Amino acid sequence: MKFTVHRLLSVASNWMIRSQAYKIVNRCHVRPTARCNRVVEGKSSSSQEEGLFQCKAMPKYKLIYFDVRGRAELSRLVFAAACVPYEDVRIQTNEWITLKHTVPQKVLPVLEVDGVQISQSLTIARFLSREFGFSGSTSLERALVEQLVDCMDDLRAEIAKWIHEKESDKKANIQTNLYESVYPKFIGILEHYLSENKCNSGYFLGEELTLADLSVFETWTLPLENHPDLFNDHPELLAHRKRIENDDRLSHYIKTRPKRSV
Ligand SMILES: N[C@@H](CCC(=O)N[C@@H](CS)C(=O)NCC(=O)O)C(=O)O
Repeated sequence: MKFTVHRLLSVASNWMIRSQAYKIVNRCHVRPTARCNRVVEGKSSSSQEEGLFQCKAMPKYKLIYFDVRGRAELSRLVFAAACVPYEDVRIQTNEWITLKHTVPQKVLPVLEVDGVQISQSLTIARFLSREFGFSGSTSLERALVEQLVDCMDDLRAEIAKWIHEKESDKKANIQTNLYESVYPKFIGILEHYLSENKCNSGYFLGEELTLADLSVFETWTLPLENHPDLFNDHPELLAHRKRIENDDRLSHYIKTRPKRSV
């Protein structure tokens, strides 16, 4: 009897997990993204939904980082996609010596939300993507989005070896390895996910832009600058990149952001 009840419970929970996954893969259940027109100056979209008598001011956001794309650019792209204003503080190297002692983990980026400081670039990007609707609406959807963000972080770690290497011979070897082995591996992974998206939306998950799309876009910026031919035989990835570049919410930011090598 105990066994039967256990079996029934296990079948029921497997069914629930499968049906949830089915919703994402086949019915594109990723929550609609934040649109520019949902944001009214001084009010968050959620406060508008709460009604007239509960107007909460939109938090004041300040993103502090160095004057490069680096580990802050994904969050900057989330702000741009959400059309949410923030203070983009770009500090100079000589200012860092003083500032370092004032930030909790002694590294940047730091996001301040109404004065509360948050460290760790991916924590910040995930937080913002949840706030503005780019993260999926269930735990499972969030996991599907985040697995790609973490996958791009693995790629970023490989690229960082090239960025930080000072010796020219070693740098050249790393670059060859990236081009011949690392990039093809990650291109294969990304093509797999794009082709798995039953919505055929051109985004990585569901029908709408998510943090995963922004992360892929940002992480490949440097590799494509070094090797403009990288996606030549990968039309879906090329189309994905164009989709992000031409997105109404993002195109102005991408065209006008400070040009930096990293
Ligand atoms: N895991 C952290 C790493 C942060 C990190 O290493 N930041 C570097 C810049 S990319 C930094 O602040 N370096 C200056 C220092 O360590 O003094 C994150 O993702 O935010």
